[in-house]
Amino acid sequence: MRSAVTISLVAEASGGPFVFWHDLEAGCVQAAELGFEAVEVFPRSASEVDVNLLRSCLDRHNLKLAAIGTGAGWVVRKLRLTDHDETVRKQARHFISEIIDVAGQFGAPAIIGSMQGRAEGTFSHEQHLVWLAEALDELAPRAANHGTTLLIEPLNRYETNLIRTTADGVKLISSLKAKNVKLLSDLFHMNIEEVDIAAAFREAGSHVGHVHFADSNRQAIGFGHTNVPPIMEALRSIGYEGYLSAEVLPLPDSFAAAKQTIESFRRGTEI
Ligand SMILES: [Mn+2]
Repeated sequence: MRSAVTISLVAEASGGPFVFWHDLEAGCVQAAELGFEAVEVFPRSASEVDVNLLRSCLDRHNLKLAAIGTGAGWVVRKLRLTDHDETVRKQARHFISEIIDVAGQFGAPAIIGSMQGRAEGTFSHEQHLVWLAEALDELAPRAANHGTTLLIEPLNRYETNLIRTTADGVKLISSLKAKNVKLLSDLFHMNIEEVDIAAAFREAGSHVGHVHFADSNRQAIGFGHTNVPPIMEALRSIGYEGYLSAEVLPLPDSFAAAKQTIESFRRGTEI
């Protein structure tokens, strides 16, 4: 398994669960200093990613790009893949497709979390799931052209009522024509939604494509009450070799949260 840490470049997401903020270069410097293998970036949009700067930061600090988040499409522009307005759904797919193309240049996947939206109003729950599946089947081939995956992230009940559990995610992925859509399993959401986090990983098996490494209170692993050893054991048992990426609150500060994360990562991954 490989270590990663998040960098948010979205002012409107202030207070959100990201370790480093507002400065790609400074985030990369600290990530490298602490020994992380990769960074996960949360940009305002694809066009606001300075691709040359990103490439030079990664190269200079010997880091990989773990993934790029698309949540700013919701946070900043209120786009959702399951919006009732067809025009908004189309804009949401376009917003994500541009991020897929940026991430793809680095061999990294794009993440669909809050852009899944939620079932509400006059349309059925099932209709929202149909829109979501159609969007994933439209977007996934674009990621495949870059040789990458597309990640769908189950979110807890306070953030969505569509894909909440690992089982929801696996069911959706299994229904798709696309074969390169993987699950992003976020330990914070799983702590709320799963009966048994380790068992959920075992059931998801090879569908797991990325992990958000966060404790029960959305702080760095070790700062909450999640029982980590059985989770690491489950990830090893399914042969998971992807990232454990710290999507956590910068508490008590960014550097301390990052340091706690890398220490927990090392403890958790040593056999
Ligand atoms: Mn997450």
